[in-house]
Amino acid sequence: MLLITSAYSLKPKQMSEAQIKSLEEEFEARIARDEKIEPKDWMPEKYRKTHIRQMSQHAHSEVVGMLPEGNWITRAPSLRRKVALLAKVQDEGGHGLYLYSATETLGITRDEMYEQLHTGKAKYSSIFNYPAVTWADIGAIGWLVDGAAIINQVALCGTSFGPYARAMVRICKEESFHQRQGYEITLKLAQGTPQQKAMAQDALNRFWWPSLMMFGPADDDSPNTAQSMKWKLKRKTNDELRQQFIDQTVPQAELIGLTIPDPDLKWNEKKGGYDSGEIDWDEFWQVVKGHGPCNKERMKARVNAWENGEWVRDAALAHADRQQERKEKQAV
Ligand code: FAQ
Repeated sequence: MLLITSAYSLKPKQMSEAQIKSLEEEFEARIARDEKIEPKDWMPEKYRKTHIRQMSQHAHSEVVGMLPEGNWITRAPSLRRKVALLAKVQDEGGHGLYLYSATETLGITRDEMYEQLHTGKAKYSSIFNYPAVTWADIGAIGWLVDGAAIINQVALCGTSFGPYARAMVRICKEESFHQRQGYEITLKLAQGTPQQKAMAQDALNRFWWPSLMMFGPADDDSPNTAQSMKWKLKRKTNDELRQQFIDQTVPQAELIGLTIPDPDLKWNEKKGGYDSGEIDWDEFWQVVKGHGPCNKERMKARVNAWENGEWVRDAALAHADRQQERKEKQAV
């Protein structure tokens, strides 16, 4: 019998084809039984790599996602709004940290992940390359961006890789607070003066389509979906989640008297959901490839933060070394 204790203890190169096949079959059977795969379990190299790709990109999105809203903390219109926004932005940083830690269990270091982000090798969500130009945008980000993030992430609570699934359970709880605070900001503006309502509508107009793009390309153009569905990394496809978001969000807009900026939006009785207009996929790919309104600004902010924080990292490491030395001396 073949005993495997760690994903890294026996590399595929050292195994015979028959051994690998048997491990793969056992792995697929575990996925079929809806068992969670844990970091020390054997897994196909492609499973490990695709998780590192998606999870690290997810972590980068959380951290880059702090920037558009962070920019509004000092300008929030009241102390209450400031406190809530500050807490929300901190939460997003925390989500990034859980996700980086969960990704590290797959054998990549945090420094490697940062390097991939800073050199443009790794992606982060397209949505954060759009600017937050008015206070109403902070409402729209909470309502729509966090709303879309939750729909995606509730599905990921059932993902097959244990550390990712567990991180998602906690993150979803916090995201639902974020979505509500965003909807409440938008609601208050929609019930305010005509100028305030116009601001809320303008924010919805600018954030609606980019929010739909968050779910990724249409299923037919999504190279990763088929395999990720088989491995239960994804539990729903990009289009299924996008449809769920539209069906959930349209009544929320109607309730507060705002109009979704899509002339083709129409309830389809037969499918029990809305039909909607075509997404501008050229715009989506332009933003993904680095040519969105704020891509350069966002990367510059992250790289500066990394470089300016070097002395903090060095000091923390020197402190940890000294503590360790002291402990070792005391033990002698
Ligand atoms: N932006 O084959 P697929 C949040 C890339 S968290 C940029 O369909 P996949 C919280 C994709 O990476 C938001 N790139 O890929 C918050 C792939 O390129 P690659 C982040 C995108 O992975 C709120 C290529 O296109 N959430 O918002 C995008 O199967 C407020 C082909 O696409 C997550 O990351 C995009 N929108 O499906 C924080 C959730 N879409 O890697 C602050 C986890 C696709 O092959 C404030 N991720 N691409 O070079 C996922 O569910 C999936 O990765 C998808 C993409 C659905 C995003």
